[in-house]
Amino acid sequence: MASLKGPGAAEKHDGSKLRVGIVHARWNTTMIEALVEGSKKALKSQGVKEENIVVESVPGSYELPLAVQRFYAASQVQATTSAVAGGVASVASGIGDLLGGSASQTDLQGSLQPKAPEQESDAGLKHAFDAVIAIGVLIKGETMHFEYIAEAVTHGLMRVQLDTGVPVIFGLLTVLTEEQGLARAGLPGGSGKEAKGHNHGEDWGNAAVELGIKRRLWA
Ligand code: DLZ
Repeated sequence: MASLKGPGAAEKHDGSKLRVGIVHARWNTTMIEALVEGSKKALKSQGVKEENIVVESVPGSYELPLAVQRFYAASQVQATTSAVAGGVASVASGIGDLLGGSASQTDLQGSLQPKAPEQESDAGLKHAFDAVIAIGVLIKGETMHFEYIAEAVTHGLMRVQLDTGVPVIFGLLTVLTEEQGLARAGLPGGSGKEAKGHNHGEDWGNAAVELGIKRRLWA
């Protein structure tokens, strides 16, 4: 029977041309590891190649917004550098061809254009991330710390995705107990309505692929 809650059946997409970043906090490591693995499993099941999933970590969830912003910016710089290097190599070979008399000016101009994602080689894509998944687990303690961090990180991640235009998938668990976190990471020891343990990381991987593909269509 279909569940009332949750995202429903994941839409199927071809993620083979996508490049996805994962930034995760290290606090509550057992759950984090399971959630990262769940995300990667879903990404790969939708065709994203292992070499096109790039993972970075930060100490805690509070660090996620800045880390996602800079991690995405670094992937843009890498993409530009790679396109320029490719262009220079093409120009050099174009000049060689010109000296040899075989290349036209149009060929030379064409070689200066950055490669579209579809033209990149499948192994190790070089374009900026199509989506970034931010993963953290905040567990409520005795003080107001949880509330402040949860709110700041939530707003921070939303701001990064609206400022950059890159989908930032919200992989922040804000749980009241460790058992609630275990359940949502698909691990034994979980409690509550989700005790049977659905790994939410899988939903985040699917969301990253869907948004990565749709964002290209909306460009
Ligand atoms: C300090 C702290 C606490 C108490 N709890 C958590 C948590 O449950 N989950 C998490 O991801 N991070 C926690 N942190 C660390 C903060 O997010 C942050 O790394 C530090 O305050 C340093 O900025």
